[in-house]
Amino acid sequence: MGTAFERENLNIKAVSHLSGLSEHTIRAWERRYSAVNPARTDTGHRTYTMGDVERLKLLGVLVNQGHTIRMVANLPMEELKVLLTEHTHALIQPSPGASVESPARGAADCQPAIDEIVEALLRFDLPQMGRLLSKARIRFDIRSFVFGICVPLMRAVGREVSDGRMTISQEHALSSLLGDQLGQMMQTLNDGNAEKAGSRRIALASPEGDLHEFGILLSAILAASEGWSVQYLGPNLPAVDLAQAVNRLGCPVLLVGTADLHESELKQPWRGYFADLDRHLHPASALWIGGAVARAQNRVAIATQRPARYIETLDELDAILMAAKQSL
Ligand code: B12
Repeated sequence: MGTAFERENLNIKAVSHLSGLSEHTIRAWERRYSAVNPARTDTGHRTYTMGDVERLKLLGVLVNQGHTIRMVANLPMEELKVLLTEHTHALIQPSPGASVESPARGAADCQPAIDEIVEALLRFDLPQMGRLLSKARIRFDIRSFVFGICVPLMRAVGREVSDGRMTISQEHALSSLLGDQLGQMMQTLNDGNAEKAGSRRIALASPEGDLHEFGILLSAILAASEGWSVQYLGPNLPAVDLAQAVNRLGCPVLLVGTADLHESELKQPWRGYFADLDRHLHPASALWIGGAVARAQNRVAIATQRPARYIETLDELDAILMAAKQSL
């Protein structure tokens, strides 16, 4: 008789061990998205196969790479493998000086770190959560930390809140701690860039009324790690003030990040906001618009005299920032 791992009727503990996903995540993906459909024993316990383990492992890696579980949960194995190959090819090498761990390997290792952080937050153990975040920051290279930890972590916390397992104060506690850590990271990476960046200077902000900061903060980190000189102006900026600040700083590129918010949350609708920004921004400055407004269906609502560059994801931005090394 083989061990529990060799048999095909694996229990959830064994599947968790083999896939690197927590039991909580496996049950949630099963219940909400039918990611796997285990058989049941006579006594009602779930039993999994090695095929389920392989599938869950693959889903874990893809989710860490930024895919939503909703979009990938029901795809056949062949398509999951194609997605994985495409993403791995698109991944960009870490900056010189970054940890030697490759982004792909980092991403595969991220889920347990995310689970630990979420569990500490659920227990309201904020000091431990801070330590775990610092540990992840040290352990993973910049890109793995951004794409493998920060983005999926914020999304996981969003799910926990909307499912009622986490309170708004817990979400705020994480936002505040992570925001502080990312701010420090950005400063460190940006140190010394001003002297050597040449024309690769970029200002970042979000529109007045939009308090979601992580899109622009993570963008600033990617830019600084690529040697761009970053002027981080923060979230919630009125259009005219923002344009004047960028003119004063003489930044050739302004990147405005937008969260997936209903326009009623904003001070003014996107259309008016970007029109004002366009009118007041120096004609030579490039306007880059990132996040929700960059989605094809939202772009139509924006009318600017200058051609804006729309960047939907952080992955896309990263590729643009790197390519600009050659062209600017
Ligand atoms: C943290 C958070 C907050 C924090 C933000 C703190 C901070 N310092 O940033 C606080 C508490 C302030 C907040 C407030 C609110 N929030 Co909120 N928030 C979130 C949460 C949990 C995480 C957002 C995040 O940081 N994600 C990480 C980013 C990096 O990932 P992403 O948003 O998926 O973005 C991807 C792309 O869009 C793109 N991208 C995003 N930004 C940018 C920018 C650039 C430059 C580029 C290139 C790319 C890019 O890259 C990312 C990776 O691919 C989300 C839940 C979720 N599922 O995302 C809700 C969420 C965004 N919030 C939501 C809502 C409704 C609100 C509130 C209205 C709640 C309320 N009733 O008060 C307020 C609005 C406040 C305001 N006026 O801005 C909704 C929006 C849904 C909708 N369509 O309306 C969400 C989706 C939660 C939900 N399911 O209901 N929130």
